[in-house]
Amino acid sequence: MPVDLSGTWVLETNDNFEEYMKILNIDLVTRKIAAHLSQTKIIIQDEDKLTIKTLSTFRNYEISLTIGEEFDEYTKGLDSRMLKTRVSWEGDALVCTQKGEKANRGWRHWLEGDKLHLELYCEDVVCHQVFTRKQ
Ligand code: ECB
Repeated sequence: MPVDLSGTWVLETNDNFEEYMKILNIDLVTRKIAAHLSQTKIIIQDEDKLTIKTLSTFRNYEISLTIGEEFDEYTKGLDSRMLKTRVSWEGDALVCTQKGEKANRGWRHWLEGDKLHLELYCEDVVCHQVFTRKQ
């Protein structure tokens, strides 16, 4: 376990989220609602087990996984696709690949000072989110 990302994190900046939703074919009305949501990320890291909850007033999303093991991810309430997903450590970055209909899809979490960073990527689009610890 290179670093411990555990905690409750609140979204502070959300660059290019609109383009990320578009590349996932999210409809206009849903994008308009989702764009301005406050998102809270709850990460529970226990050795090689990980639970990540993304909470908002509109929808919630949760995954539980074992580091290094591929699993079936259904992005329920997001773009509702089936993915073959694997999450691994690359140094101190937590890196996810999501194999499915869309090319070059995945995400990456890392810490910088007291901030949690997340890049969500799909095809040639990158959304960069920064979270701060909930007080
Ligand atoms: C769950 C809060 C956001 C709800 C947005 C609702 C509709 C938009 C539909 C699709 C947009 C795609 C993703 C939404 C952005 C964040 C949700 C979780 C992204 C993610 O994959 O987080 C990973 C890494 O922290 C863990 O699942």
